Amino acid sequence: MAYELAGKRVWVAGHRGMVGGAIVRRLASEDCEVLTVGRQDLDLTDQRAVLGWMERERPDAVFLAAARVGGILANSTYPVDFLRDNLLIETAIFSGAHAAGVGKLLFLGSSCIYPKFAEQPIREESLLTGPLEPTNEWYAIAKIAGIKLAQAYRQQYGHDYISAMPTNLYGPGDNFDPAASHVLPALIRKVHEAKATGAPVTVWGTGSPLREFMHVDDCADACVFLMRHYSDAPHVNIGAGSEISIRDLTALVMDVLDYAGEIVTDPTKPDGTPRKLMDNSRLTAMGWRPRIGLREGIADAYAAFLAGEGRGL
Ligand code: GFB
Repeated sequence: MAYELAGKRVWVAGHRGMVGGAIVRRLASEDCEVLTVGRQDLDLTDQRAVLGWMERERPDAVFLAAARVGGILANSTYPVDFLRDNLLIETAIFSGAHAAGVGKLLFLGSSCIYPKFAEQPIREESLLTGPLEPTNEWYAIAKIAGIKLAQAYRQQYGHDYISAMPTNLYGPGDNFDPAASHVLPALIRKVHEAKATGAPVTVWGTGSPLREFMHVDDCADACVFLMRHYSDAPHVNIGAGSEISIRDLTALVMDVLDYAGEIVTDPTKPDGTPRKLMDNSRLTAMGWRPRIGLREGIADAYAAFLAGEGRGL
């Protein structure tokens, strides 16, 4: 039996973020009432305030997309912020959902929850089978705690709380601040700027790590799909099913932006985990498929960048 969103009050926590924003766009085609609240009106790390807001607003369903996020450098520079803020946000929203009688909650994690040397493609069962990648273990621990909170509320109270783990995401609304961004928005900005002067494009690390990328609109569609069709304790990977090296990704971004300059590497910057490809078979077996190819997605993300849709610009 599908969980129907029609007629429901649906809170997208974190609607100003890239993922939350995409979920709000996706929900426009569902017959539901979307609730959002800005940072100036509600501090999501403040448990008492979140509880009060949820008891007043009484959402039926929650997409928990609020999080402190960032790329490899931000993660390793601000371990307290990534661990503490994410734990506080999760505790506040799960507690609020319990108190306010939320019927369904989807918690969003990240592929970095898995061990650094997990067998590839990474199956959901790999969780907690080995040491984490040190550059983002703080964020990963907070996200693993979120999965466990969803499972604990399901076990102790029977609540229909579920978790989804997306792969590396990009798209409109991304963060383009070089010190905080993930690799794809960083490359879009770097190639755009290099093209203006004919300069080489500098890639952090060796360029050899492999990553999987998904357009955020595909991720939002998968989240709505899971909200409607999935109701179980294990978390579910949201993956695109293919990977690319950072060097080849750089070449692809240069091709999309029509720039034939030189690529140089900066080995003083970290590579992070060598490979991170999700096994998405649990999700695809339910009948969901991604639709946006990488080249098309990069073109869309670049159009959003040119339109000024993003942070850190
Ligand atoms: O996207 P990214 O920052 O995060 O980096 P992770 C991916 C790869 O791209 C790394 C390389 O090997 C980087 O060294 N890279 C090359 C660059 N040039 C750049 C650049 O200019 N900027 C950035 N940022 N990277 C993140 C985690 O890991 O994955 C987060 O830190 C989150 O917690 C996210 O889980 C999904 O893929 O390494």
